[in-house]
Amino acid sequence: MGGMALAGAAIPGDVYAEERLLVHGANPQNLATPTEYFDRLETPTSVFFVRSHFGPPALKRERKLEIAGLVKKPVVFGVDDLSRFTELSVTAVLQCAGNGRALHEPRVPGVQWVHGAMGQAMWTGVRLSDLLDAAGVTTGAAHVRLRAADLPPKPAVPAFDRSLPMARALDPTTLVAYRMNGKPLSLSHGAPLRLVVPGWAGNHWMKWLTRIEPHAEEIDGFFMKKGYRLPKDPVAPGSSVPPEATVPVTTFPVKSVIARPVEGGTVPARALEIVGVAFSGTGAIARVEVRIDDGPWAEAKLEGAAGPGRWQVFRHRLDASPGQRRAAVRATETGGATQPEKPAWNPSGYFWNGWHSVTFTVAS
Ligand SMILES: Nc1nc2c(c(=O)[nH]1)N[C@H]1C(S)=C(S)[C@@H](COP(=O)(O)O)O[C@H]1N2
Ligand SMILES: [Mo]
Repeated sequence: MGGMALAGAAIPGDVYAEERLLVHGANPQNLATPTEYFDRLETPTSVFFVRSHFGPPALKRERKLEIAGLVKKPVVFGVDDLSRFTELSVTAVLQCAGNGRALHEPRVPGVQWVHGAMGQAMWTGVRLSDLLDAAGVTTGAAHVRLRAADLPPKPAVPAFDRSLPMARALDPTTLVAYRMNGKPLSLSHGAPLRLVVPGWAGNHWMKWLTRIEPHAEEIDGFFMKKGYRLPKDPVAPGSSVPPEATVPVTTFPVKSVIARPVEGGTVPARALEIVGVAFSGTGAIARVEVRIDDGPWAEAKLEGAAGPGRWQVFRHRLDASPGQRRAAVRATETGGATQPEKPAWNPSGYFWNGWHSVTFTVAS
């Protein structure tokens, strides 16, 4: 990634003191997880990527969430008020739609994420559907409009207003979460309350929630009508696509990333093991295959529970002769979709899911 300056940084005042994220932007925070952490089922919160458009609002644990709009009775909840609902924990991948953007050719504008805008965590909270039930959604509501406490730097910049189709809002895995990996949400990750939408790209996972409003229509505004959309049909690389020829991004496609060997690393011949993660927003992982150079594909062992929207660790030990080698991976989901060697280009560079490869040296 020629010319891209990625520096390790310790972020003062948050939980990052010991650990290192890759800084794509400090203000607002756009911090990527180093690829070598993708060797485990749970990404530590301290190295979990951070993406925000405007930076976080003030930390206010007492901030309230209001459910209003097309409801019988508007309700207001603080975090503590949620204890009357059933608590549940869901392990799910959070991945930015722009993860892998830097790998699209020709280059597209936006944060130049390589692989680090993803992570898997255990999210704990209550079902959004339970909160909507408490307010009593009235007929005609087809979307929920979502608002948050972070504000654009100046009034001319559109706010991060989003909406979620009602069917997805009512899905039993859609949570209003207050814990991540067993600890209260940190400010960077949306404290006190954020949305968790397993299988769907990160832009749906609204942080710093303040208001949820059932409504007949999708919300207006840049981040719904212009941003986070994909061409309906494949387009020629480099072309521009009018919004009316696009659809919103929802589920992320099947993907896998190698954590080890690391790019440019050296591995003793007897300890060669290819390790990484594989996942899909639409199905469970059926199979992960790895290969060295142009050798045959070999099926890797999978660890962890299988399911849509959650990742499994893959692992494969093999022998390779000394010298410079390239390892590649591709995953297949149940239902049959396999990662393409090179994914389709799109104007915002979303959902890059090509075969990941790393070049490394096998020591003699
Ligand atoms: N309020 C608010 N929520 C937000 C965002 C934002 O800018 N503001 N960014 C979204 C995007 S694009 C992503 S990828 C995820 C990132 O979540 P994380 O920072 O916890 O990793 O948050 C989403 N929720
Ligand atoms: Mo994102």
